[in-house]
Amino acid sequence: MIRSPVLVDLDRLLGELDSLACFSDAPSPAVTRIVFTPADRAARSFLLERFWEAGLEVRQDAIGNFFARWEGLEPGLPAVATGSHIDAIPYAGRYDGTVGVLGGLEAIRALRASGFRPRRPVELIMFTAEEPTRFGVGCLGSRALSGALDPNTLARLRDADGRTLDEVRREAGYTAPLESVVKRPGAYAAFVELHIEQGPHLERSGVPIGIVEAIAAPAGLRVWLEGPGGHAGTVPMHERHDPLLSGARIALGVEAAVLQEGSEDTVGTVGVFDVHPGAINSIPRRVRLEIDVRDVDENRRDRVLARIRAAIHEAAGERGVHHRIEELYRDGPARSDAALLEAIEATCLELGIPFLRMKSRAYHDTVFMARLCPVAMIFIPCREGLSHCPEEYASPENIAWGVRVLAGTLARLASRGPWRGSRSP
Ligand code: HGY
Ligand code: MN
Ligand code: MN
Repeated sequence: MIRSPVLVDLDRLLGELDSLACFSDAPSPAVTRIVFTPADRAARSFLLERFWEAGLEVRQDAIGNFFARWEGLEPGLPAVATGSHIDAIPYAGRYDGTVGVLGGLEAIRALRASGFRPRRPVELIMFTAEEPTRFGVGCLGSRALSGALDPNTLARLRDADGRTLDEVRREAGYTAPLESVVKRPGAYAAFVELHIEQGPHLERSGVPIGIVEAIAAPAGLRVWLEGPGGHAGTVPMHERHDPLLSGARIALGVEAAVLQEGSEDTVGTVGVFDVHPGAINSIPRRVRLEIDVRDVDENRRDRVLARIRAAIHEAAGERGVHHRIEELYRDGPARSDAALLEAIEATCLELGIPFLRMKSRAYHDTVFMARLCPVAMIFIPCREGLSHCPEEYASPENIAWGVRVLAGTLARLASRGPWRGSRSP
C-alpha cells in the first residue's frame, strides 16, 4: 500500500490543462478539438511528450488510442486502467475528458513519486473520438477496444465531407488493421475514469466527489425530411410540403415523448436541425435532425424511442414529406462494480473527503470498458453544472481532490492479487 503521502503537483497539472486547451479550432476560452484534425493531432503530440516525460511505456493502437503503462511487480497480471478522452465538441470547455487523462497521468506521477510500487501494471488510456461530432457515433476508441463496433463498420463511418474513418485515421498515421485494436474480456482487471460531472448535482450538494454507480444508456437518431421546396412567394400555403414544419413538430414530439415518462432520468435533445437551402425566400427542401435520447433505464428509453419514431412518421405523413430514419447508436447502460465502488469509497474515507453516490446522464468510455472488465467512475463538480460550453469550469481544489481519490483507488486496486471484485476478470 501507499507509505508516504501522495502529493499532487497541482500547478503542473493546471498548466498542462491550460496548454492542452490551446490546441483548439475555437478562440479561448472555447475549445473545439475534433478527432484527427490538426488541432487534435497537435494535442496528441503534446500528450505523448508528457507520457514519455513521466517515464511510462507508450503504445498507440490502430484507431489512435494511447496506452501509457507503468509496469507492475507482477507484469503478467491484468492491468488496472484509468483514462478518458481529449477530443472536444465545437465550442466546448477545457475540462471534459482532459481531467481524466491529465488527472490520471498526475495520479500515476504522484504515486511513483511517493515510492509506491504496484503489484499489477497500471495503464493510462487516452481514447480516440469519445465525441460523436465527426463520425456521428461517440466512443469510437473504446467501442473498437471492447469489440462493441466491428472493424468493417468502424472503417466505413463517414464525416460530413464524405471522408471515411479509415481514410482519416491512415492520414493521421494509424495504418495497422482495425482488427488489431480489439481486446478480450479480462484484458484489464479494472477501469476507473475520473471525469467532471457535467451536471449540477455535486455543486448543489456541496460535495466534492461523486462515486458513479450507473451511466445512462444513450441512443441517437438521424432523421432526413424532404419536400419539393419552391419559391416562398409563389407557392400557395395549401400546396406546400414543408419539411421544416414537419421537423418542428418532431422536435416538439421528442420533448412530449420524454416528458410523458415523468422521470428526471429520461432526457431527449434535438441537437442538430439543418435546413437546406436555408434562404429566406425559398421553402425548405431538405432538413436533417439529430436526436439524442438517454436514460439509466434502458426499457424506458426504448419506449421513448418508439414514441419518437411514431411522431416522425405522423409529422412527415400529414404534410406529404418524405422521411428516412437512421439509428446512429443505441447502447445499454453501464453499472459500476461493487468492489470498485467500495475501493473508491474507502479512499474517500481515508482522505476524509465527503462523497455521494450518483448516476451519470452523460455517457463515457467507461460504458464500453464495462464490456472488458469491472468499471467505476469518479466525478468532480462543474460550476453551475455547465459543460459542453466555454463556461465549463472545475476548480483547482476539486481537480486535486479528484486526482487524490483516483490515485488512492488505483493504488488499492493495483495492490490486489487475484480479483475479489463482484466479477472476476
Ligand atoms: O454526450 C456525452 O454524454 C458525452 O459528453 N460525449
Ligand atoms: Mn463530452
Ligand atoms: Mn467526456
